[in-house]
Amino acid sequence: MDQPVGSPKRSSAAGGWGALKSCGKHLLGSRAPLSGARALMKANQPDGFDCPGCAWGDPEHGSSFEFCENGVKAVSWEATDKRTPPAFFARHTVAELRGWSDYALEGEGRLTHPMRYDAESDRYLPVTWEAAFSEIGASLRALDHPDQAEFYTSGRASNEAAYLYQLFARAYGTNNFPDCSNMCHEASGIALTQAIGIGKGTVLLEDFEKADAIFVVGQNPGTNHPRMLGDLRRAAEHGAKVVVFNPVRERGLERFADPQNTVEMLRGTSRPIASHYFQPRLGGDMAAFRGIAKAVFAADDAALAAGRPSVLDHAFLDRHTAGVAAYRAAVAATAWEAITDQSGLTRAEIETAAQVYLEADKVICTWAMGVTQHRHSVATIREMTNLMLLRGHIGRPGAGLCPVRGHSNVQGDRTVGINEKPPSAFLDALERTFGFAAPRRHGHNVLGAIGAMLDGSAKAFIGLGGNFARATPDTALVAKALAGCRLTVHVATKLNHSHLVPGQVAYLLPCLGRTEIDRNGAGKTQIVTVEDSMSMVHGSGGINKPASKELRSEIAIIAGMAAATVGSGRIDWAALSDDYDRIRDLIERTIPGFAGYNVRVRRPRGFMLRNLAAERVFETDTGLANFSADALPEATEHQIAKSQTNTFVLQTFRSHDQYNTTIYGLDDRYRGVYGERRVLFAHPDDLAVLRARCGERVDIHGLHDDGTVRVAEDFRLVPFDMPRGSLAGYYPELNVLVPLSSFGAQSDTPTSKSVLVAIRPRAVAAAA
Ligand SMILES: Nc1nc2c(c(=O)[nH]1)N[C@H]1C(S)=C(S)[C@@H](COP(=O)(O)OP(=O)(O)OC[C@H]3O[C@@H](n4cnc5c(=O)[nH]c(N)nc54)[C@H](O)[C@@H]3O)O[C@H]1N2
Ligand SMILES: Nc1nc2c(c(=O)[nH]1)N[C@H]1C(S)=C(S)[C@@H](COP(=O)(O)OP(=O)(O)OC[C@H]3O[C@@H](n4cnc5c(=O)[nH]c(N)nc54)[C@H](O)[C@@H]3O)O[C@H]1N2
Ligand SMILES: [Mo]
Repeated sequence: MDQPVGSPKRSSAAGGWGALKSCGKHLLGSRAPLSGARALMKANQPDGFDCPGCAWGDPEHGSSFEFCENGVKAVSWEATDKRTPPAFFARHTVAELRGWSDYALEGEGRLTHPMRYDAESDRYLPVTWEAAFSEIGASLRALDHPDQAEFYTSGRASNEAAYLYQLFARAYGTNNFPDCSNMCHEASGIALTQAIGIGKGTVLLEDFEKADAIFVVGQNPGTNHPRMLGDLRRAAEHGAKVVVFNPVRERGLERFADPQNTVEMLRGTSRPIASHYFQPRLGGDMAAFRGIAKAVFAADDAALAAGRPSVLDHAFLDRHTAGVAAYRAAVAATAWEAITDQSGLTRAEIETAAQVYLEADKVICTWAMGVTQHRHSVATIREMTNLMLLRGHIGRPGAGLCPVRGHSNVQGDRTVGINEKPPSAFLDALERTFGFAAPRRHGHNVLGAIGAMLDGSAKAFIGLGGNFARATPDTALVAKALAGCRLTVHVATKLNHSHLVPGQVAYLLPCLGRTEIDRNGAGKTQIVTVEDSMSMVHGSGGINKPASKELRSEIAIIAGMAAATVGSGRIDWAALSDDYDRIRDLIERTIPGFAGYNVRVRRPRGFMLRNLAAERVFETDTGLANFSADALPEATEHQIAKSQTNTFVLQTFRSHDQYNTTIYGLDDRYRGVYGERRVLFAHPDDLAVLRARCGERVDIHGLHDDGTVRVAEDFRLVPFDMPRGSLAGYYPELNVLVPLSSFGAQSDTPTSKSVLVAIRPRAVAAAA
């Protein structure tokens, strides 16, 4: 049998010298070691910029730079001295560039000039900002209805940019706000709002020091939230149990050497992180948590029968929750066979997890994409919340719920109004403040926007950052959707594939990145603000020289488009873009929680947005924390696959060398993959069968039965420690297999972590 990849090096931990070496490489590779290094010293510092890497919180006394290998990559990626100037676009047609990889495109460096697509020469040509704004404004005004335009946001946009963007779109007349969070933590927002009245987590960073047990579900922090690893490690050192649920053995969750700890680095030692590592089947977490609850209720029955006190927190349940009886009945009605079959865990494993839960006084539950990108993600998060409610693990120190966000400001963007279903109180506030009639009709999310572009009812796409064409499912269909538009506009820092499927009129507008100094017309530097996963809002000011003199801030670009589209009669866009304090004043006037914004955000750690759920005040329909009592899904993809031949469940995740669709390099060090991305991880036993049947390199065929043919070609099989019947590979390459027609109930999130596929021999090889 093959060794799982990386097993010879299993002893080598995440972090450590490998991380340091990789950092140096990325700083040098960006050809900007000096500004990169300078920039790094300021990342997540009180007077620096917010790291564009992830949304993990910053320590209270942020005096020492929190080292993070992937933060280094994010910063040096932006601080590179490579450029993609007009001369580059003169050399390459758009059709030619479409043949390049994501890696090669962004590898050309920062965009420098506003560009307009010229269909005749199939090239982007330079244009003035004024001409760009004026044609964009005219094109938007020429649409029959504002709902024909889609305003996409990627979660790196600051609070100020996002607020101005929603103000622009709503003053224009639409709530069409497809947002990267629709593909990300949408299910968390929905489930938590139903359960606890707010779509955000309830813990602070310091709670991790106090917890007795931390359940880490469907998340790979070693790669995607490296600073979280430090907090998990400290917790483990204090004796907290770290209980991992992940089908894949992720090295970063097993052992971690802290690059900031000199002794550890010199001795080459590392600390274990996970005390328990459970490997459920893809989509099996709801069943696993139901099983834990079943064991907890059984322990409760036993305690009561023996005359001991209940193991549940009845004071909390009685006073603060609704629906526990129905939940208990639903759990009782779920058979152990259903639980073990769907979760793929044994009853003994589940009872062990329950034991940890019962022995802990304070429990935190964290999760990310392994939980949110399934059909039943909302129900799964409700189930995890149910378990936490049973012993009152919410609203007290060291305990709580923690959806670990993705993009560094994806949470803040939602807070300031990027929402296709805005609450009416917010629209009322906009109307009061600005005097325009805010659109009341709910708008499009990502899937809604794609559908509308495909059927022709949407004709304009504006992208505030991101890479819509590559981040979304069914790559070819989405490319067609974008190319069919009358107008496409992308505000971006680097070239990506979304820019290469231009509409009839198409603009590529280059903006300042977060690491760069942002000066207004009078030369005064401006700061923006962001909100992290712990609801902390803090300032961010760049320190590097802008990549080009032509660059404008996202805010200035939005203001330019807005003035040209809706005019400056009601809203003085230029004044807002000239002084971001004015935007913050408007946020303060229209969104609760921002009183004293301009003062509070200039304090070193910023301020925390009040989170009522963390104070045990639940603004739900019942005024209490709601239990759910859903049935388990009838069949997960794993259960469907089991009954068919050559059928696997594929999950699409991130390598260690990428940031979403941005590829920094071709290695995935912790998983032992180097120099390539077209790999397909499989259980060694499945792999032996596949190799015998198909050879070393295979094609992956989508089995989702909706009439679309889906094939991802030429992947190398790689053995890995994961459940049989499941496969894993990298996004965005595998988005060609993720169907637009498969999405989460209520969340509309594409099911990127459970795609039914078959493995076949290479088509070319077969023909040869
Ligand atoms: N360096 C870096 N940092 C990032 C990003 C990046 O691309 N690069 N992206 C940012 C963004 S936008 C986000 S949303 C986050 C993403 O952070 P993660 O959620 O950690 O991202 P993924 O790589 O998709 O990893 C999903 C993990 O869940 C596991 N998993 C998959 N399916 C299941 C399942 O059914 N059950 C369980 N229990 N586990 C499962 C996978 O094995 C994998 O370990 O990271 C953010 N930070
Ligand atoms: N199959 C599959 N698909 C997925 C996922 C998955 O796990 N599997 N994950 C989903 C998730 S969690 C997310 S969040 C989405 C991500 O979707 P997006 O947010 O749309 O994608 P990114 O790759 O983060 O966007 C990268 C681009 O952003 C631009 N950019 C970078 N910095 C800046 C900046 O400061 N300003 C501006 N204006 N532009 C900037 C650059 O041009 C870069 O090319 O993808 C989703 N898609
Ligand atoms: Mo995300």
